Amino acid sequence: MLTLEMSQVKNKTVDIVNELLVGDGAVLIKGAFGADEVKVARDAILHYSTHESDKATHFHGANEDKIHLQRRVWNLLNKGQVFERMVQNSEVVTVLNEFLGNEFILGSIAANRLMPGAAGQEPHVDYPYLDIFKPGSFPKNMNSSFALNAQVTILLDEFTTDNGATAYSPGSQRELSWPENADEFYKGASRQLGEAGDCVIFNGMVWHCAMPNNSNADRIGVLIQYLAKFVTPFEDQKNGVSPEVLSRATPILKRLLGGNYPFPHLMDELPAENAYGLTSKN
Ligand SMILES: O=C(O)CCC(=O)C(=O)O
Ligand SMILES: [Fe+2]
Repeated sequence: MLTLEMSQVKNKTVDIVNELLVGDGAVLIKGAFGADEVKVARDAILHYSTHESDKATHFHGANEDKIHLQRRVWNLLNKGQVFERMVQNSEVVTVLNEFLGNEFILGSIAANRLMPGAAGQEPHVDYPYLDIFKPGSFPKNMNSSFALNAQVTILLDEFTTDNGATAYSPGSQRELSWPENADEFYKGASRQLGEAGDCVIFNGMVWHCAMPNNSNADRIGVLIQYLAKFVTPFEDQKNGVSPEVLSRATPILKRLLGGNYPFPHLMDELPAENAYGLTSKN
């Protein structure tokens, strides 16, 4: 996996985008977030995942009895200003402007807390490909030549082989398919290892999953999903993000929340004028 310091990222966007599309599919950025930010975010997630009711979680597979050990905190933008800063990190935005197009949006920001004994996940690909085990429900000839999703995992603990660091299959994004054979996947998989404060950017088409937490401490990651501008966001941020957060949103955060994307319209209610094309006002 290509590994860089945060200070190198803006000068290496071409290499990073290449690695995401046709290389391993994942890049580790060291020291992306400081210890103070990590602590504030981690405390908030511990608080919400301890005090909120149980939430939907994903790709848990078997081990129903352990599902409560993989805890999600959704809609983090409402749960601490630190998350507003995390989603609009300037280096990450610079890379993803290249990778997803420079009007890309936020699809979701959530946390995954693997408590001691958590079972891990089944290998999968992420939204909007998450049901690509039904290939007939996707456009014919859709392929991996461009991406609709980028995932950013912010490590709030050290991720180790012992505590469930995300497993992934380098290069699997090039296939754009569902990992049919879980045993083969687990045998060949690499791990996304890093220190608290590092972040991993990966292509959502990469086969990956959380692994079992065999340690006696929590393993917490912030999972940020970014999408090309025309993909329906995964979380309903229009209804879910509080007016308070929206009122202080920077231009980039407004864009990430879909504020610049006009569709769908009630066409009957638009002014009677030429709305699109090079000669229009838009
Ligand atoms: O927490 C992790 O290591 C990965 C989680 C993940 O891939 C997911 O929930 O889609
Ligand atoms: Fe995933």
